[in-house]
Amino acid sequence: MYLKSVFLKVLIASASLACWSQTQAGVLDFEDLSGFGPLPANYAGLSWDANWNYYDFSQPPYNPSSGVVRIYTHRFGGWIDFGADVTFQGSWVASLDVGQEMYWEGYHNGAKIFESAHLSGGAQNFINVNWPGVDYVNFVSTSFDYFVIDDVKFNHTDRVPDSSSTAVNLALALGLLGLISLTTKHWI
Ligand SMILES: [Ca+2]
Repeated sequence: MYLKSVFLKVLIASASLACWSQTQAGVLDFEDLSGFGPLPANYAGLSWDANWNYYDFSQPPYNPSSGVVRIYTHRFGGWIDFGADVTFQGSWVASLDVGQEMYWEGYHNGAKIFESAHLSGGAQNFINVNWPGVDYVNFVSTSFDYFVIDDVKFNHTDRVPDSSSTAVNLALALGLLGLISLTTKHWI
């Protein structure tokens, strides 16, 4: 009975570790910034187009989707370099200009592999995608400066456990079980 209980605890601990790894979702809401100015270099540990700026004051229709802070560029969009493979899930976009189109592009090792649906000028909405294996994304606006984005969503692909890491967890669990079995044998 004692051994069975220990085995269950080891399995639960192993499963908990796997779940922890799977919940490393990232949403950049920019609410740790206040006022306005250039987005800090290496914000959130990522590389950013040097033209990104942020601000926290009201300016409809350039509304944030979370809190009060959102980002923009005085360009036709801007890029984010994750420095590693991620699963990119899009962002909030608020815009103004009639005839404008906005969309995300996803890249891997410099090659474009994804392009989102296009959002029309005047829209305030999320662009939702599910792009595994991208290391760089580029937001495109066909109108200069007429946009803000907020709540950039992505997951670190390399932190999601694959079959090999699951096997490692299982091996650790079985190894620990074996050790416990040896040390507790005379108790049972
Ligand atoms: Ca925000």
